[in-house]
Amino acid sequence: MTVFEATCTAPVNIAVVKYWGKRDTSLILPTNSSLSVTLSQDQLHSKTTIRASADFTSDRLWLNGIEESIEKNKRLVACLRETRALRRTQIEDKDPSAPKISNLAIHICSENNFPTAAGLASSASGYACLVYTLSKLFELPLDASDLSIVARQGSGSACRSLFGGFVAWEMGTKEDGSDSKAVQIAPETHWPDLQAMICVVSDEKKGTSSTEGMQLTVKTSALLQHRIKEVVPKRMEDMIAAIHNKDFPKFAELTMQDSNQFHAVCLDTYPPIFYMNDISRAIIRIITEYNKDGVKAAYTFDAGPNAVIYAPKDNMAEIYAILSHYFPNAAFDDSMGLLKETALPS
Ligand code: 2P0
Repeated sequence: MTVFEATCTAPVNIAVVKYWGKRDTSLILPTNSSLSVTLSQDQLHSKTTIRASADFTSDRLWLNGIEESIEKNKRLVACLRETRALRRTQIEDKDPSAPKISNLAIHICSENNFPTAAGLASSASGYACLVYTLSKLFELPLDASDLSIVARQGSGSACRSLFGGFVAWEMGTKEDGSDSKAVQIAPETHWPDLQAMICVVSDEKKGTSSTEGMQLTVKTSALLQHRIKEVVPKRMEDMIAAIHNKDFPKFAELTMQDSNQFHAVCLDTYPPIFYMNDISRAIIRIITEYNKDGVKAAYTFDAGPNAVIYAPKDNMAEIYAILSHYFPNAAFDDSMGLLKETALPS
């Protein structure tokens, strides 16, 4: 019996202009555009193998070695439905000799080499990897932006992990989501001097999921409305210019301001959401002090207490030494090589 199989890896991305809020929760359409940097896959990645076979009786999924239900996961079901429909319309309907893989049951095996759901973007790399691997299995003739529209329906931030380098998720205006997609602002080779360091403050699962937290923010935060309308559109433009100009002080200032505002809208949510802890806030103070005479590093925090520090390569050893001095027992992944390879080799 023929078995069809594909294996791919996908990288993590860390936003410098944050996504927080949906205008459509089933299609996953955001309330604002966002922008991220894709990290090298050397250290953090998801890896997925998918097999399709007429011997399989149902679709099955294993996450980090443990079997999970597919039916209960509406987003995963949506990604499977969309990619199978694309296989049919783009290939099988056009070429009667093409194998009818879209009718076969599939087995999916996916793992992350880092803590799941600890605010380290595991859903981003996970769904990007799922959709990219499905696209290889089904041999879909689609580019990364097209695939990002499908990955977005798994997890919003996943659409940005379809590209390496610097990536914008354009929020779009259409109700069907067909223009809410990721585009590459600059490739991974554009700014090789920029590096990221992940400071693992805690690898415990976070208290409030991003999905729940952001909709509570949409419902209750007046500050979010100000952010969406008055702040993000200009910040996206400024960030894109800073990246094109490789202007680190401007990139860093915008990154830190956006992280601060994201955590401010979390605090403005009712009841409030706290993602940062005392160690996170200490890291902010240390980096602020380090930047006193000129901006040499930028911190950013997602939906968890872990910090990501962006800095020029030459500053990383010093930053590592300072943080190790204040947190001698902490676990740091030093100097993640950034942007060294094209995303998603199959
Ligand atoms: C981001 N985060 O832009 C922001 C910053 C967390 C803080 O994208 O509901 O896991 O799956 O679309 O993508 C986390 O949100 O949420 C996120 P869903 P997702 O990276």
